[in-house]
Amino acid sequence: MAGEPQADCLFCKIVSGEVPATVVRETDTTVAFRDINPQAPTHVLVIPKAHHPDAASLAAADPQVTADVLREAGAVAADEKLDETGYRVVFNTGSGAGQTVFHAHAHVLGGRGLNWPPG
Ligand code: DGP
Repeated sequence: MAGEPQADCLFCKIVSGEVPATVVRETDTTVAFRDINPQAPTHVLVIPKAHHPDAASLAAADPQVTADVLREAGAVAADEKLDETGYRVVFNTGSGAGQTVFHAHAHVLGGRGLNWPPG
C-alpha cells in the first residue's frame, strides 16, 4: 500500500533507525540526514517518513508531506547558512537521471559554486 514501509528499502531503514545516519533535522513526517557520498560541502537528503518511490508519486499521494519536504529543504539551507549564497534542491527521478534509491528524497546541495546545466 502507498506510504507503507518497504522491507527492502534503505531509506525506510534509516527512518526506522535500523540503518544509522547523521540526522540533522526531523519532523513528524520527514527526516533530513547527511548524504554518505557528499557532492558538495553541504549535501543533505530530505525524505518523507512514508515510503513513496519518487517525488512525483509522493506529490500525487500526499501534497501536504511534499510541502513538508520542501519546507524542510529550506530549513536545512537556513541551518547551514546557504540561503544567502544559494543552494540547489534536486529530485533525481528514474535511473536514467541518476536515481539509485527508490524512496523519494530531495538533495540539498550548497557551499560551493554550482554549475548550470547540471551534468
Ligand atoms: P539518488 O542517486 O538521487 O537516488 O540519491 C541517493 C543518495 O543516497 C546518494 O547521493 C547516496 C545516498 N546514500 C546511499 N546510501 C546511503 C546510506 O546508507 N546512508 C546515507 N546517509 N546516504 C546514502
